[in-house]
Amino acid sequence: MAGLFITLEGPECAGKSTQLKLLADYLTQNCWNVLCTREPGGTTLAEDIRNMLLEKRNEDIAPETELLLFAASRAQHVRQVILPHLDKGGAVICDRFIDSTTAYQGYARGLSIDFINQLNDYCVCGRNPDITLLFDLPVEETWRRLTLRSGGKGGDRMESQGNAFHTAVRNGFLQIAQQHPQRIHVLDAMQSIEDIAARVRNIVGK
Ligand code: T5A
Repeated sequence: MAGLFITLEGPECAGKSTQLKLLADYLTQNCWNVLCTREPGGTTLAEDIRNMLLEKRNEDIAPETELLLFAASRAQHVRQVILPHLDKGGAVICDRFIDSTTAYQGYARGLSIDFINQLNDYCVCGRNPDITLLFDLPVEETWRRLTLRSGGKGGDRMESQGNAFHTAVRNGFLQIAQQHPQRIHVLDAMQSIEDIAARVRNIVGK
């Protein structure tokens, strides 16, 4: 397969965006042409879908609609941005991808995992990530970091889901990691930013 495709996954505030920047610097220093992107988002259309999904005023979105909107965003993002960059031999680092759909809409919302797997396959055109870094964080620490960041104002529509939802997300990610031990590397997101970055470099360097 052409290029290098790395995805970062995990619960809210697990440090994905922080580590994405550090990993991008590392790969650039190692002569990769790096594209950093995110889901939902990454194209004009997909960013519009992101806004719809995260706005609190859309709190009555049905789980099925939510799933299809995340999938629509991905189908566009993969075809318009990710595959063209990989085809040119570049590196793509994506903040969240297919495993977020399985964890959030599958394990946490309770939608069919089999259907989500089929939908994910349909969206990615056969190009799964080469490496997935899963930043694992206890739910209590997710809440602590969210509160710190928002200054107590509360988060977006997804962040505002309750404790049971975020616990199911975390456990879902850990189950997915067990099913894909070759691709998914679990990292302890409670460690310092520099220690985590060193572990990331070690995994990707290999
Ligand atoms: N979603 C997404 C679905 O439900 N289904 C899907 O298919 C997809 C693709 C996306 C939302 O959509 C959902 C999941 C999400 O709810 P988002 O804004 O992209 O929304 O949400 P996140 O990816 O969670 O982004 P966050 O910014 O909230 O979290 P990050 O990127 O994991 O964390 P980061 O790096 O911004 O750091 C958060 C805070 O923690 C600190 C940082 O300084 C920052 O304040 N921090 C640390 N503190 C202590 N120790 C460390 N090691 C730290 N690392 C970072």
